[in-house]
Amino acid sequence: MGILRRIGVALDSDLLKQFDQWMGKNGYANRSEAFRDLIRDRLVGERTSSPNAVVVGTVTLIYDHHEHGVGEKLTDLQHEHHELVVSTSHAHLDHDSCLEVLIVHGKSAAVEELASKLLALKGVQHGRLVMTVPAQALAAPAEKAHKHPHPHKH
Ligand code: NI
Repeated sequence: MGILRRIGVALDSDLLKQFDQWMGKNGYANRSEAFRDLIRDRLVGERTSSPNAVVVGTVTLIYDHHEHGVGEKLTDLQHEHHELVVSTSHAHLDHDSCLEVLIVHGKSAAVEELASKLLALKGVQHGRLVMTVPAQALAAPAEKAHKHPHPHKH
């Protein structure tokens, strides 16, 4: 983390009013924290869209386990890409529905490809991939953000 610097930002009064309303609705106590989060969100989005950047994330998906073979296909895909899957958590939501959450880690493009394959499976009803990087990784260039070889333990 760097040193704290104070900056002045000139904003149109209407825009500032909307910003303050948005802040209030989202539970921010002060403008500085809200600005920091918005800036980080933009920078994280930019980083994770770079195909070679190493990212972490989650894939959340809902499926009907009665749909023929879907559970097995989900497991097969995860084994095929085991280097990207850190862990999997499963909840039996009701008689039919399963919720599965994967923690994923690897190059952005590979993580996206795996998520697309999982979400496209017949029987998977809805899901989403969320990718992010720790704040420290934002300071390093995308390709060098995570250089040590896998597999590893932190
Ligand atoms: Ni289940």
